Amino acid sequence: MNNTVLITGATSGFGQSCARRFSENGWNLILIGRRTDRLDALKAELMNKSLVHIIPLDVRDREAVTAGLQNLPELFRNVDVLINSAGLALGLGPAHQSDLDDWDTMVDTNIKGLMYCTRSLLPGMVERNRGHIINMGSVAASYPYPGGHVYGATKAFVAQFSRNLRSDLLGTCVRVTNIEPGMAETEFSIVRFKGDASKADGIYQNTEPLTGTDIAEITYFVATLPEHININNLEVMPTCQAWAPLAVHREK
Ligand code: NDP
Ligand code: 8X3
Repeated sequence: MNNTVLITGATSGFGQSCARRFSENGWNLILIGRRTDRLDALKAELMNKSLVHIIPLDVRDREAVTAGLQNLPELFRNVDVLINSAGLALGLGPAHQSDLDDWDTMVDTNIKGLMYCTRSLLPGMVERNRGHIINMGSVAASYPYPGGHVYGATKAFVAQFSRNLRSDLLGTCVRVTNIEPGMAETEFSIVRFKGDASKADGIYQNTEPLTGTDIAEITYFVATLPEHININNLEVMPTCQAWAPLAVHREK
């Protein structure tokens, strides 16, 4: 029987690239996102290599997630790998000028959506004594930057939640990995700047950022290691990115 991967955020960026990467090796795919047209297009693209089940849904909707993930069609029921990629940053302004609705959206998607998907699939994984939760964290979990406030904090949740899951899963064969990418060119910045493509382009100008394909390759590697190996945390940046010195404010 083929392996099955469930990918949230499959309509763009890392999730979409993961769908293509896992499909290359014939995995069954369960693809989740809100944009139905994109899910349909991806299904049409990949269905000659994989069995594909799409679930158009908003991961913030607890009832919809529970219903969709706990009532999977027979062929897709035994999920081997969950890739929690759905997520976003909104805004890059200082905390005191931020829109509180944006903060809610980041918390509801990056934290609560990831929780709902994980909690829906975990019991089956434990029962089958087989499974792998792969979370898309971020370097923003560890390294603060101006304008990172709630986004970075949601990814710090992802990092600690991933570690705590490992504690609970000790003694089972269920694995948990937190992948923490740095700058990657996807639709991430277009979303962050609310459709302002020129601002988004500015982030990547004259750099060679990571790509969705890079992260998909890493994710596939992590997911296909022998079962006794658990990568806890994998931090990855483009070579053109590193840390700045600590900032010091000096009075003039
Ligand atoms: P993209 O914007 O390209 O993709 C984000 C995906 O998340 C889309 O498929 C979108 O689908 C989905 N999504 C967003 N909100 C929801 C929701 N409420 N319900 C269901 N799906 C949702 O960004 P990336 O691929 O770059 O981001 C993927 C993950 O990686 C995110 O968690 C992000 O924080 C993280 N990350 C990104 C980095 C980067 O520099 N690009 C670096 C580090 C981490 P749809 O709109 O159709 O619902
Ligand atoms: C995305 C990377 O540096 O924009 O998580 O926060 S960053």
